[in-house]
Amino acid sequence: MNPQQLPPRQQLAAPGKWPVVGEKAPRADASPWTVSVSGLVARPSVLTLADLQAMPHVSRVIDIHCVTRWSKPQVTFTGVPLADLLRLCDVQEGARYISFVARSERDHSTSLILADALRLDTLIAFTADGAPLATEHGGPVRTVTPGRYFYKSLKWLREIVLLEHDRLGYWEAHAGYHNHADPWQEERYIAPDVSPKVLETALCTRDLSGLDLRGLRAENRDLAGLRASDALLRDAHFEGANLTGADFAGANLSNAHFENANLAGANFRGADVEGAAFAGAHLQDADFTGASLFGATGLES
Ligand SMILES: Nc1nc2c(c(=O)[nH]1)N[C@H]1C(S)=C(S)[C@@H](COP(=O)(O)O)O[C@H]1N2
Ligand SMILES: [Mo]
Repeated sequence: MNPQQLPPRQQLAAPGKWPVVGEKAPRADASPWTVSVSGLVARPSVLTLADLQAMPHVSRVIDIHCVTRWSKPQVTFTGVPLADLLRLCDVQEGARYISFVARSERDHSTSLILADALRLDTLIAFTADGAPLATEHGGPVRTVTPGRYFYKSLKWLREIVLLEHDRLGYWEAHAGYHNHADPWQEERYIAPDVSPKVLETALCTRDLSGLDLRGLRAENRDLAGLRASDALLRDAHFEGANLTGADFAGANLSNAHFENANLAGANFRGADVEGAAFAGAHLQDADFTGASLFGATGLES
């Protein structure tokens, strides 16, 4: 792969180097390693490593793209296609998301749209470039999902859960990593214009006051009690979010999206909500005193 074929603003890792990112080892635990499949499946299953390893293996050459901007093209992984394992467990109609959970100290997790996980040919991998996966790279077993930043590839796989509603993964929930994670679209962080550190702190404390978070992608998040006074939130996405009691006093929310959000008791005093969309939002006791409402929609009833 030449540099022209790298996704935007990625760089090649030094030749032969594979950085370790995130957790370095699985949880210390003497019990046998198992991988369970649960949730919306007709046949919930618990497989031992030996069971998984006895299934037919395939090889896939995969380009790794880490959100921290290094790429390592053309790594050969072998393992069991996720699709083969799911076929054994008989996924039910309503399943739309898949969550992977690690055997790690913080029960690290990540999730994908089920159709994406399958279309991208997610692999349950045991080896990389001909050798068993090193512990720090997810050995004995990890997932690898090509076509997504590498945080969607979980080290030390322990649990696969089929879900109707998404369950945000660890980095996605705590550090503001983009939930879609397509490197070709540069879907890195939910707020591209602040540093990852600032974003992580802001999400953790639910305090966005005064920050420039234009275009924030906070759909469907639980942000009850959010503090966001005087924040710059033009074009922000809060569709379906829980924002009960949120404080947006003086914030710039022009063209922001609040469709189907819960805004009970939210404070929009003196905020700019011009062009913002509120269709389907729950607005009981929301306070728009002194707000500029020109072009806002869905506030009529
Ligand atoms: N269990 C677990 N899986 C994880 C992580 C983690 O911290 N814990 N970090 C993710 C991130 S951000 C990246 S870039 C890759 C790193 O994999 P590597 O250390 O093998 O390069 O693992 C992903 N999977
Ligand atoms: Mo990453």
